[in-house]
Amino acid sequence: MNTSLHFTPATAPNAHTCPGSFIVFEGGDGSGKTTQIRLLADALRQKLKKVTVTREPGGTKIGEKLRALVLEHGNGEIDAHTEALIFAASRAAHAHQLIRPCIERGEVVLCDRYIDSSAAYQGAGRGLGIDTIVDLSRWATNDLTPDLTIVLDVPLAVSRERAGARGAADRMESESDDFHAALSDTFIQRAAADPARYVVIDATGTLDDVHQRVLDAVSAPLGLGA
Ligand code: Z5A
Repeated sequence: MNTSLHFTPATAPNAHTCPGSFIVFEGGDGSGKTTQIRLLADALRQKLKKVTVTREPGGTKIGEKLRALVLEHGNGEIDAHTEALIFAASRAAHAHQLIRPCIERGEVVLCDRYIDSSAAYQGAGRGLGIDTIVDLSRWATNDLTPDLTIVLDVPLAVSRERAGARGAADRMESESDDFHAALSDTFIQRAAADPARYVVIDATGTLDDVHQRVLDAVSAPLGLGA
């Protein structure tokens, strides 16, 4: 039985043609994505009219319900295929209901996780296959591709310490070191394969150190100058 999905994009594999910008932050748990998105949004709002911050899973009413279903303990067994489809369903709603309308209006969207998270967690971590999982999300989003994906790279020990400082682990955070190493490899390999659309940032150091690296990464794509 052939279990792979075949997806032919409706358009050439380039970024969307909307006037706004779609920037995604990726990385392991506790790598600092949420913190850096907040700092970047504050900085950008001084220069740009409209900046929308959102996250996955979530970002829409249905997406937030799916988030609770898939991340919280206590919803019974969630097998890998069901998990992958829940993330894809949340992403479909997010892309169609929130992200594309925002960038069509010329806004900047900063998104905490997107397709690379599914590639890493479900494709590599759960062993469902990276290409299959990416194809599923490309179909679900009508091939909505970020202009730039920033991968925050930190050693596992650092991210565990940061995530641990926040309290109880969710279903994903409870996974083994091998699982988390597979995630990190996937983010780095996908970034290396498409250097025009990815930047890997060393996310060790102070909040300000990392923020400065993020500003350097977005200034050219957003046309902010030096
Ligand atoms: N998931 C999936 O499996 N498939 C998918 O397709 C998608 C997601 C989209 C989402 O959880 C989970 O869903 C995630 C993947 C899976 N797995 N887990 N776990 P989430 O949204 O709740 O959590 P997260 O995305 O992993 O984010 P996080 O754990 O909140 O980490 P973060 O956003 O990268 O880090 P942070 O919250 O900004 O920082 C963590 C702590 O470190 C915080 O106390 C900060 O103050 C501190 N911090 C941050 N930066 C620094 C520096 N530079 N120095 C010192 N301390 C710092």
